[in-house]
Amino acid sequence: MDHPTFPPEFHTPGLNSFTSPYTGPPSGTVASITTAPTNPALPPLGQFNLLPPGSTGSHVVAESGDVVESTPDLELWRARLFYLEEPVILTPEEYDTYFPWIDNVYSHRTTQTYKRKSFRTLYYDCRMKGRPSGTPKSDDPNKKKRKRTARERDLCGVKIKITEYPAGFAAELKNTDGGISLDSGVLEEALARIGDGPFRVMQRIDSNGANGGGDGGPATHQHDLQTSDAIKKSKAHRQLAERQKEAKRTQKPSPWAPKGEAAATAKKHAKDAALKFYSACFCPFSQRVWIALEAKGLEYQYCETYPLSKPKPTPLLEANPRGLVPAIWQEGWACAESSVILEYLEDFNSTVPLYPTVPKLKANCRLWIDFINTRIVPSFSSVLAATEEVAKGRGMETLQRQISDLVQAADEKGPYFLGDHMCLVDIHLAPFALRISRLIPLQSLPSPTPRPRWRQWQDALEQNLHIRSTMSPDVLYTRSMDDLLKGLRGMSD
Ligand SMILES: N[C@@H](CCC(=O)N[C@@H](CS)C(=O)NCC(=O)O)C(=O)O
Repeated sequence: MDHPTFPPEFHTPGLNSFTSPYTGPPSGTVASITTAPTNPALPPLGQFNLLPPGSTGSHVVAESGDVVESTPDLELWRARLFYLEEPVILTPEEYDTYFPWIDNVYSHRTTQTYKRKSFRTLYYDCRMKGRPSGTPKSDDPNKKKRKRTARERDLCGVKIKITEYPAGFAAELKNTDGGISLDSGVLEEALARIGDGPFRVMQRIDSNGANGGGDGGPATHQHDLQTSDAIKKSKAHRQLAERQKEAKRTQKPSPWAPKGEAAATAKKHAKDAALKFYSACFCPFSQRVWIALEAKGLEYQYCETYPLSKPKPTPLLEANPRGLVPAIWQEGWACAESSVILEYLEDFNSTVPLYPTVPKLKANCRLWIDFINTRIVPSFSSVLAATEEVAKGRGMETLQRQISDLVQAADEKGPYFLGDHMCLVDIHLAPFALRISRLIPLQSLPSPTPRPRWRQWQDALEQNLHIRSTMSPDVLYTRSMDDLLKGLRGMSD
């Protein structure tokens, strides 16, 4: 895909830099964003989000035995338990939370119990090692026969052991003869977490089962985590997929489906992808995110979701406990609120920038985005909701004045806010600008000043390929207006 690169003037302060929509100091800031890197460079343990004591780590806790979703720092933990650069000490809650997301990497081989010790050790090989030939086939008639294709063997030599200690064994960690060699800071931190309770130690071992130090020490993986995932999905990923399938079966379908160009785009992105985008085709906030995903050429799965269904769709609630679209879900991490998601996408993928790089210019964009969110969107909603002519008229006047302010802050030549290229200000505005011309009767359409510049801006938005690829025919927006009004009302709940 051909992506525009911003011309130099886009990166320089100048136009738009110091115009403010407010007479007083600006109000409202973009909410802070927590990120879970997808390509983790492992920070020290202290920088991980550890589960608070007694917590199972999530706002979505499944029935006992089920996986825990929305786990903090899931990708970092998966990487940590995959590489096992150093022994990892886990409380039972941490083990139950994180191990099911990584169990696909390892195959259990043996369990060692000790006559005079009350702990036990489980030994695992990396699944890429393959089973030794001659492993007897199960004769259990109830066991499902699976079609298997033989995998090449011995592709990875990693071995690990997990030692399960009952309560009262914390002192064992200090016993260096036990072979758990840990940096004193890490050890102190682990002792503070496990207290006197039970715990597990997960560590890589060499081919003789020793903790290292022998010839060459423990092997390291000959492949990445994605390769393990491609061979077998973890228990947690399998359960999650099952639950999402079940939710799809039981949930009433949305009364709305993208049509026209939007339908073609949704179809292109129907396949399972790591980044799931929960969207409603009638929703202007969803459309903002959709435009950015398209403009950035990202891989994503479009999930048409009806946020007004009762009960609300489970996957949506998992991604956004408030049950509003848009929301995104990315490998155990979720995010909601269109403006926050757009900021995240901007940080996540900078190859197609939608913000200028100059800090003042960028802050200025944020100020006008805040203006759109706190002034234009509420005015648009009240015009749509007004049933009396007088209230509608007053709302129109306000909306018109606000759009005029925005137009006057925009680049003079246009066609977009910053000139030649669409930026996040345009993306925040576009779904509303397009709905203004579709949902507000012709005779009362706002005609902000300077009028030609507003017309030019609207035309540019209408013609923009990425915006068009998210648009359904006009009739969808007029027919779904009641739902849009209900949705907009839900915003303030
Ligand atoms: N401030 C939110 C607004 C999202 C919103 O209001 N979405 C509506 C659909 S347009 C919704 O999901 N409503 C569901 C409800 O009200 O229960 C954002 O920017 O993402």
